[in-house]
Amino acid sequence: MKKQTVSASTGMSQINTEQLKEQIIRHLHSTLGTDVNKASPQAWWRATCAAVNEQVYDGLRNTQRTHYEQNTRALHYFSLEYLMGRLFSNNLHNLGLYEQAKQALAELGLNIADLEDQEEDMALGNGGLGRLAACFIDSLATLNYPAIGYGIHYEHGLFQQSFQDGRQIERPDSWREYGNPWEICRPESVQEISVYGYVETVYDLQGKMKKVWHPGRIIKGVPWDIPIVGYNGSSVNVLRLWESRASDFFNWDVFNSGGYIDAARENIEAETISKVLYPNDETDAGKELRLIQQYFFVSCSLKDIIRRYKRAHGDDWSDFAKQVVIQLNDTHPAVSIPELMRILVDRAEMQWDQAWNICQHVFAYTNHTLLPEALEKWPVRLFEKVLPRHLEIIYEINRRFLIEQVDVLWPGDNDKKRKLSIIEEGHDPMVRMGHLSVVGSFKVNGVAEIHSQLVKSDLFPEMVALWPDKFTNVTNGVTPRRWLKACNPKLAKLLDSKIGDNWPTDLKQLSKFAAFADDPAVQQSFMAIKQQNKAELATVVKKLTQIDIDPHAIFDIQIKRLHEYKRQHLNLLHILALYRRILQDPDYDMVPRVFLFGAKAAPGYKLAKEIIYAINKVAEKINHDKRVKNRLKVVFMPNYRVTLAEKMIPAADVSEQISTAGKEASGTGNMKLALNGAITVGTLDGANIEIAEEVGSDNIAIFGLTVDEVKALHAKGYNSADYYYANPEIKAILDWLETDYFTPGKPGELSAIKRSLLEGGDPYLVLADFESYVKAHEKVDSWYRDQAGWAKKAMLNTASVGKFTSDRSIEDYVSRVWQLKKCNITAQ
Ligand code: H2P
Repeated sequence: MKKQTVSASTGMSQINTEQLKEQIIRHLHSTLGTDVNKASPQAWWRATCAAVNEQVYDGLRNTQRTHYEQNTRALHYFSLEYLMGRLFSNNLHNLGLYEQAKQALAELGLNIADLEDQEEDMALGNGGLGRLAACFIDSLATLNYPAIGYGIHYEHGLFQQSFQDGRQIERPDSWREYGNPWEICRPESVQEISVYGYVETVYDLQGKMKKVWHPGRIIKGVPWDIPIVGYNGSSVNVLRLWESRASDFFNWDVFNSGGYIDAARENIEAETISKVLYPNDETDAGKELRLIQQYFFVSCSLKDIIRRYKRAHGDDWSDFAKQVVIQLNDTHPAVSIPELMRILVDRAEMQWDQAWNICQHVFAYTNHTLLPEALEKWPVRLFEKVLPRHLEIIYEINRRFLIEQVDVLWPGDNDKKRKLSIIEEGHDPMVRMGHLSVVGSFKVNGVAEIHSQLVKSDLFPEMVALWPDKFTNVTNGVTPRRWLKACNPKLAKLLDSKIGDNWPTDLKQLSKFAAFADDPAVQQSFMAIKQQNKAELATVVKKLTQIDIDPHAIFDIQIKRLHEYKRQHLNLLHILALYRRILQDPDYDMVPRVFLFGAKAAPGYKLAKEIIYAINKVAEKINHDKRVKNRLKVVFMPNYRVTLAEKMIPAADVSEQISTAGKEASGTGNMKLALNGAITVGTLDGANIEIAEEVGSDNIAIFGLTVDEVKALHAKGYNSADYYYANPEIKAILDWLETDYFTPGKPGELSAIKRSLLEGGDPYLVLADFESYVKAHEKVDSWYRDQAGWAKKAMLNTASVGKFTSDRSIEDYVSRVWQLKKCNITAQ
């Protein structure tokens, strides 16, 4: 075999096409046990992954050794969700091997795209929050920051969605049914954690009181490591995901006492913990299991962190907060605060104050939503059952907080105490995880400027009075490696040729592309690329839905979780308005539009599912109506996920970011779409505001009420019926939905939307924003008629959104929160 060159910086092998080919065939033989003449596409894909892993593991070893030798401070990202998508092309791109692999596979008679399709999405997340975590760990590795992601190794990720007569059907997702070539099981780092049981108060010989937790159950956590390859062969960090199993010890006991069946049941119950990802908005279902999931992963992770710390520092805790910073991705991992206190106070026998001081220098908390229903609360009685010692610790944290902080600033003010208490009083007292997170963290951030402002003014104003410096902002970002370079290779090449190829790691470079926005030749290239991407998407649409769409129409795309506040139903009302206008005026003049949706509704969220059903039924009618003459098409893409987003985003002309102002914390799809040259139709909400600042008001279609106007309207008293009666178009559309026009023979099937907007009071102000939304779309229609003008706007979008790289978000976290140092990886 030919000699491989080794990169001086990382020690990763730099291999050429020939060597890659040899490696793939070698793995086909020795890892897959098959041969060139009979290998399936799966086997080829696996063999190629194994070849890629040879490079990945070099980087992984070097990274881990360098971090160990340099005893680096490291970030520990705690997240219940990681929406990774596929890793094959991502890893190849980040290793700089994509072109070689494509060539090597072609020489072996294989198409790289076919191999890519062998990989299941790793869908261990619901939406933006989980995808943000995935972008962040990509950036951390790329920027050479020592970091590890911790989460759960769910057996089933987010459910697979299909439609049956327009209704959403959910089926389990089994992303690793036949194993996953990217993960490494680490039995040597197994942890055991406890739940249930009771707490005993004991006194030692000196009369000192001690709390002893006698757990009812022990569960084993088995770590699976997924190497996270930085772009351009920088660090290879790790995503460590815990799988739950029955503890051998515990199980053996049960088994020995004659309980073979009981032992098997124990196994099943223990394994249940990492079985499924909870869909968002799944009210009430499995509360106990969800709390156990949260505790399971944070307890395993903290033990893992402490094990690593002790290896270097022994029992001396004085450097712990210097070495360890833990970012809580939302409140989901907040139970790690009392868990670290338990470890320090009960196990390490540290004084409370000293332990609390460590905690308050270790944890930082990101808030991702202001929606009250999404702010986690756990019934005290549930905590008492599952984590009795932690409840006691939370009570003590709260007692001290109320006395030492709240009562000092507001002496004797019981209302303040009631509002700020970590425990919500009432018939069924609750533990407020948001409060706990703020009290236990040294920094709290929102995810876009406006959102961080609202966190301070509306959510935690008193906490701000207590700790003004605790609150900060870090606007979200997305990795341009996956969301431009890999998913839109044609545009990436055009950018390379015009502005050089540094933009993937220095996205501000994109601003240089603005100089070409008036250049007719570049405009043409840009639009030709969009056209090709649209044609490719049209093929995907045809394959998945059998619907023909015209790549020359405007592709208008809304892709995100289905939620009333994201207002997919506002989009639907606009579609209905256009359809009605066409029926009333057969010559209605509009640029043909294809409306594309991608969204999953939480299985228990009834209205969200009704909205999907309504969109599908309206789509069916419109798509078959000859009178429309192809001016309108509506497509709901089944099973929206990262892989589908990668096909839809490069093909979008219009990006729908239409949440009620004040409700979308940031959004990240808005950034991806603008980056790929889509023009946003959006409210002044979340990061839309910052996108508008960057791209300029000529290049974005803003509509609707502002946050302040929304507040004023609610304060005045919002009556949605006023809009229904005042605007004949709104009335006609809502009444139309009640007939059997879209559901022949079944009137009323689509009435849920009207009901929620009228009887339900329209909590997200759909009707209030409707008129201005329609106007924004009329503006978009007129913009599109001027193709050169449109090209300019689209190009300026791409050129202006350099701010929204997740590399910038990470640098903001580093300077505002984490205080990390870069660590250059050395080869041995
Ligand atoms: C959430 C917020 C988004 C935000 C994202 C990441 C929870 O994502 O709603 O506004 O951009 O976190 O911070 P999502 O709704 O997509 O699940």
